[in-house]
Amino acid sequence: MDKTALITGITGQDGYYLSKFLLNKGYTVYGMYRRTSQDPLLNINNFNGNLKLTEGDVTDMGSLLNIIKEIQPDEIYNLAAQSFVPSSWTQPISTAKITGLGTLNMLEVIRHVNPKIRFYQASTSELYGKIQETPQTEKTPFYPRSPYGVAKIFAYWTTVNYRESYGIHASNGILFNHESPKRGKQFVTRKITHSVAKIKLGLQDFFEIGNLNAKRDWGYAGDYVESMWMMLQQDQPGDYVIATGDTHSVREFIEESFRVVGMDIEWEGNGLDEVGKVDGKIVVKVNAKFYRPAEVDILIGSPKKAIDNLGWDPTKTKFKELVRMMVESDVKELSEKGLGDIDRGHLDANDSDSIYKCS
Ligand code: F7E
Repeated sequence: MDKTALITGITGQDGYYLSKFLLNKGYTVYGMYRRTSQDPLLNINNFNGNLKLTEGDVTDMGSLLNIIKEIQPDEIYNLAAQSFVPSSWTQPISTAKITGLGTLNMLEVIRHVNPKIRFYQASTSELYGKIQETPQTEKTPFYPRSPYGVAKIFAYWTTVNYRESYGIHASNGILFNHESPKRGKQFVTRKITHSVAKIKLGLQDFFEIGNLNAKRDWGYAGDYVESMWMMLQQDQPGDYVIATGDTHSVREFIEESFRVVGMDIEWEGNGLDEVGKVDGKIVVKVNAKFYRPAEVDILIGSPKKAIDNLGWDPTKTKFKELVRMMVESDVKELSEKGLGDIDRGHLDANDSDSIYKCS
């Protein structure tokens, strides 16, 4: 039987990779996007025509009702969220509505329209926040550290509750940080790789960063979306940690990125005065505006259950390979764009991060 899937949050990184993956499997895929004044579909012009786009909003239950009644999906992947952690301090209520209540809206519609629809919820390692044990597993207690994490906890437990209350095949993928050349430029990995590429090409002198010592378990988004599909193919729904089991600091990510372009970075100074230099020239500065009111210091997940039950492979793309892929993609993209398209005046200012300020 040919299957139909609905993906919310189609314009994000994971929407891109998951839709490609499902289209390759022969699915009919509907991608839901929210109307904005700018073209929200700019990022998804690479598809082969089999992806159907539909306008809707997880905070508007009426729109979900119309879409789900009409397309009758077999599977729903709920990737829609306000997913940038710093913005959850400046917009806590809209984060709660989109990231938390949006999930409840979706499950309510599934319950009323067709409880046989299988549901994937994009849960997150941000649930662990101030970690209670290492490595983090499906049994580790949660302790979120941001309004984003708190909203995702609501969504997590709502998913569990609808599974237990109504027998819906609903699963949580507790995905640790996953990155790619499609990652938004305000997230730390892409911010670094894009800045390093600009420095290498002589388009920028330095970039500014926050907490160099935060550690994350970073994997490749292209590998992680496969686990989402695998969860929905199981006879029984469940909750799964998706991680590599390896952790690296922001500092290491920067060092590895410069290594890819043949530059060796050395660190000098401490705390807010710390700088990174290449051949005596400053290329990285620490700026307090990129610190968070409450930090998640270190994350490292155990993907054992996903390996054992789903057959998911966490070893496909290793840390160094991921960094290389992202840096090389940014160098290529910027080289192809050419200097003519780039406004030099904005290049030194980390413009995409100016919204980052939390006061
Ligand atoms: O920060 C530190 C920052 O913004 C990673 C989202 O997809 O993954 C993501 O959340 C770390 C933090 O991702 C800068 O303080 C230092 O410790 O790339 P990020 P995130 O907050 O971990 C989880 C799994 C999600 O669910 C989220 O939706 O890097 N850091 N300096 C910085 N972070 C940023 N963004 N910018 C800096 O300049």
